Parts: sequence; structure tokens; C-alpha cells
Amino acid sequence: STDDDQDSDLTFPPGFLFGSATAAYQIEGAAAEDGRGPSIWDTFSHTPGNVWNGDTGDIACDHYHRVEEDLDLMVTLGLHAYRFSISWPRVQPTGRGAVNPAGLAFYSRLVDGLLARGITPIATLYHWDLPQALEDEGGWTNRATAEAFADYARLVGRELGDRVAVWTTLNEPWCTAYLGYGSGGHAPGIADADSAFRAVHHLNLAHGLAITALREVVTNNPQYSITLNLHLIRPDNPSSAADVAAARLADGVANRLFLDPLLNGHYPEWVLEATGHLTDWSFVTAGDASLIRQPLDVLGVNYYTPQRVREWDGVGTKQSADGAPRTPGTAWPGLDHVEFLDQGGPHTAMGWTVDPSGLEELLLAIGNEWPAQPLMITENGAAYNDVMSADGSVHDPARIDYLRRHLAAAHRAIERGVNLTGYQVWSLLDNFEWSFGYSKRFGIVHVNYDTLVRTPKDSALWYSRLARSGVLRGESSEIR
Ligand code: GBH
Repeated sequence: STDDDQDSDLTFPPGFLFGSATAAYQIEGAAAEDGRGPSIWDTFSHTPGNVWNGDTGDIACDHYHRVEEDLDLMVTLGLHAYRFSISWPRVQPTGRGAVNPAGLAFYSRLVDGLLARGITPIATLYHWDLPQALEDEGGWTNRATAEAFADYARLVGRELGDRVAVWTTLNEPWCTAYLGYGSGGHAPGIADADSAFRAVHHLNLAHGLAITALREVVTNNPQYSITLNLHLIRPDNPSSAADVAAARLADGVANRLFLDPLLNGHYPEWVLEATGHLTDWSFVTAGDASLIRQPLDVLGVNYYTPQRVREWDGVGTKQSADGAPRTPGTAWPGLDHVEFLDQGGPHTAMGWTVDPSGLEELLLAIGNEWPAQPLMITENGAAYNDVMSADGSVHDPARIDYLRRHLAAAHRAIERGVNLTGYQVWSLLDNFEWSFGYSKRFGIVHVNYDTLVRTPKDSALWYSRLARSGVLRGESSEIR
């Protein structure tokens, strides 16, 4: 297949942004320093049974104290861009009211440090660390959280809105809504379908209100975006009407409840109906649709693995266990009689099937439906059980192979007309992998959690050659 035929060199378009991504709670540590307030992930990770090994983000990669070293590391690797997230409770400890100057100053230094090194700052306002005080008032099930988010966006925009190149409102609202309030596998650990759908809407609303707030205060003509983890969902048997219907329903709940309001300005009526036994959708009020739909300069797409589903004659959703320590509910509410199948083939350490063709298919599907919409891959990458060799290097050929094949897939999508503006590898550093704690290593840079020493893996050296040349070398011409 073309997928594995990697002998020619693939040149990416000029200006294509090769970078890497992280998130505040996963790398910063310093959880109680300089006035940072508690977030739902502090509460969740400190509650026994929620996270593998009882791991927390208290220290993580200690990036808060090692930011200069990490910035220099990005220069060493030749990265063009850095996608980071801003911790809301570091900036506003209770999610409302006065700003915490020390918290905001940290991000100001980070952005200055990036610009001084010629690295494009891509800032995400929310990567899952809601101030606990807002959760105590209902969190994302509460419309007021969306309004508080817009105020927070305005505060941050006033401070950094002369320097940030790309503003991303939310990272993967699917995860916040369906893992945070649906399955309960993520903070705040709530397992309730109605709460999950309320969260979907209030996250969409928060996005729209935040873009509007940013536009009022920002001065440097940045790009505005949101990052979605869109699911590429395939029917097990494409000629079975029942399997096709199962895949369509999964697509409706997972993708269309975000894409349709964000890009088309309305919720898909058929999905509201199909989930009407779980929620009454009365929290969607007249006028919300026009608040949610804001022009997007770039749509961020995170891709790791596709899904395969078929009709199931049991009741409820039959999911392959994701291995998270605690998932009392379902992340797929409303999917009665749908079964998720293991897809075989090579898996990463997360148990996720490696399938680069899914990335190409996903980019083409979005590109075909919204041809004028620029896209960026804001996350793609893989966890493997990396070990440091005696000589101090970390050989991770499986990760190089994963990245190479997904980048080749992205290149095929570009050749087929998709307007793809960049690729951010997940992740710069090994870090706190949410409910899996420190047991999963996604970094292109190894972190020793005893010493906090950073060591670029072979994949980092490989990726830096790609970033510097803009050319994905064919396998046979690679020096390994
Ligand atoms: C992203 O989440 C996050 O943005 C990032 O913080 C995180 O560290 C990174 O990815 C790696 O996990 O249900 O088992 O079939 C990705 C979350 C991954 C959720 C794929 C849905 C489907 C796999 N998504 N997952 S499974």
C-alpha cells in the first residue's frame, strides 16, 4: 500500500509549522506555588483509585521551574512552534475575579522566551484543568462556567494579546464532556449522560464567548482556533446497513455535536433526537447558535487512532476497556446497541491501533466538507515503553515509524488539496498522562522522574532533522 511505501522524499509546503505540544497540568508541577489555586485535576488525582499508582501533577516535569531549559531544548530541536496551555487556576485561582499576577507573569515570560528564540507561540486557554471553585458550582454542567471562561479569556488576552500567534480556546471538548462527566475516567469523575451533554453545549458556548472576548482586547491580528479530537469511525462491515447506522450515530455524538455548531451554526437535529431519552437539551437557548459559531482561522485536529464499530444486539454501548483505572460510566452516551471492536494490527503502549490511513481519511473528510477551512494537526504521537540505554541514549524506533507514517499520511492529504498549516507532535516531554499517570511515555524527549533530567530520544533527533529541512526522508535514505 502507499502507506508503507516510503522510499521517496516528501517536501512539506513552505511555512508549514513543525512543532510540539504540551499541557499545563501534564508538565508544570508547582501545583501550590505562587498563588495557583486548585483545579479539578488536583482534586481528582489526589483521590485514591482515580489515577494509576496514585500519581499526581504536583511535580510533573517541573516545567514551571525549568522553563528556560525547556525553551533552550526547543531551540536545540529546531522546533518552529510550541503549543502549550495556560492553567486557568494559575491565572485566576478561583476561576473568577482578580488575576493572580505571578501566574500571568509566568506565561508572559514563556511567550517572550519563545519569541526571543524565533518559536511561534500557540496558546491553549483550557486543557482540562478547571478551577475547583467553579466545579463546586457545577463546572461545565453550569452555563455560568462558559461566561466565567470568557472573562478569563479576556484577562489573558489583555496580557498576552500582543504576542500570541495562535489562540486555541479549548483542547478536546469531547474529552472534557464525555470523559469528565460521561465516563468519569477524567476529572471531575462524574458519570452521568445528561451532565455530559450539558457540558458539550457549555463548552461550545464557552468557545464562542471566549473568541468574542479575545477579539475585543487582542491587538496583534492572531489566528483563532479550537482543537477537537475528531473520531474517524468506520463501520465494521460497510455493506451492512446496521453497522453503517452504528457508525453514523457514533459520529453524530462524538463529532457532529461539536463540528455542526462550531462550523455550521446549528446543532444536528437528528443527534438531539437520538439522545433525547438522556437529556432534554433545554439548556440550549435561542441565540446560542450564533454565539458559538465564530470564524475560525484554523481548526486544530488531534488524531491518534480510528474506531471500528458494529451493531450489537445487547443493550448499551459495548466498549473495549481503555485501561483507565476508573470508568464507572460510558464515554459514548446514547449509543445503544453499538459495539466498539478491537482493530488488531500493531498497537502503541496505550493499546491504540496504529493506523495512519485514518489520519488521511479524517483530514480529507473535513477538507471536503469545509474546503475553505485551514487545518492544523495540533496533536499526534504515540506512547511506547521507552528505556534509557547504558550509553544514555533512548532508542525509540517504533515512535519514529509512527511519526513518519502519520506525517506521510498528512502529506498525502495536502497533495489531495487539504489546507494543512502545521503539525504539533504530542509531546515534547514525557509527562503526566492523565488517569495513566507517569506509566505512559509520549515524549520525544525522555524525562527521568527521579532527577527530572531531559534526554532527547532518537525520535527527537529524527524530528529535528525534519523540522529543519521540511523534508520527510524516505526510509531507505534515512541514516539511522
Ligand atoms: C490527548 O487526548 C490529550 O489532549 C493529551 O493531553 C493526552 O496526553 C494525549 O492525547 C495522549 O492521550 O477509547 O481506547 O479506543 C487524547 C484522548 C485518545 C481519547 C484516543 C479517545 C480513543 C482510544 N483520546 N481515545 S479508545
